Amino acid sequence: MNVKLIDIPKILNREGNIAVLENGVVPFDIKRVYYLYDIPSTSKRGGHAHKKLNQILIAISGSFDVVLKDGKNQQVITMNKPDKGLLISNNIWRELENFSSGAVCLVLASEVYDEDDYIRNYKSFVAYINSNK
Ligand code: T46
Repeated sequence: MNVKLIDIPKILNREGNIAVLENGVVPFDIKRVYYLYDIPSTSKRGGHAHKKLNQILIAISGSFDVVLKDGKNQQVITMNKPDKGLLISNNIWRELENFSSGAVCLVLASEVYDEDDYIRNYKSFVAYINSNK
C-alpha cells in the first residue's frame, strides 16, 4: 500500500525535544498545514480518499488510529508519537478513529484545499481506482 511511516529528525534535550520537518524529509512541497483538535473520543474523521493530494499526518499530542484501504488491502496504523509522520499518498482511503483525550493530528498537505479532489463515497473510490489501472 502506498503509505509510509517517516522518522522525523529530532533533537533530544533534557529540557524538552524538538522535531524538525524540512526539505528532504517531506517528499513534496508543503502548500497547506492544518490540524484536528478538540476531537471527541467517539469521533470518526476522514472517510474519504484524494485523487491528487499527498499528506503527512502527525500525532502531535495523544493518539489515534488510521484505517487505510487501497481497494484490496486494509491496514490500521496507531499514531502515538510526535516524531513519526504517516505519509499517505493519493488514492488511499483513510478513516481516523479512537482519538485519545487531547489528541491533535497535524497534517502537512501537498495541495491547497479543493473539495473536487475528494472521493467521499467508498464504492465510488473503488470504481475510481479500478478505472485508473
Ligand atoms: C484528511 C483528514 C486527516 C476546509 O475548508 N479546508 C481544509 O483545509 C480542510 C481540511 C477542511 N475544510 C472543510 C471541509 C469540510 O466542510 O472543513 C470541513 C471538514 O472537513 P473534512 O470532513 O474533510 O474533515 P476530516 O477531518 O474528515 O478530513 C480532514 C481532511 O479533509 C482530509 O484530507 O485526510 O483530515
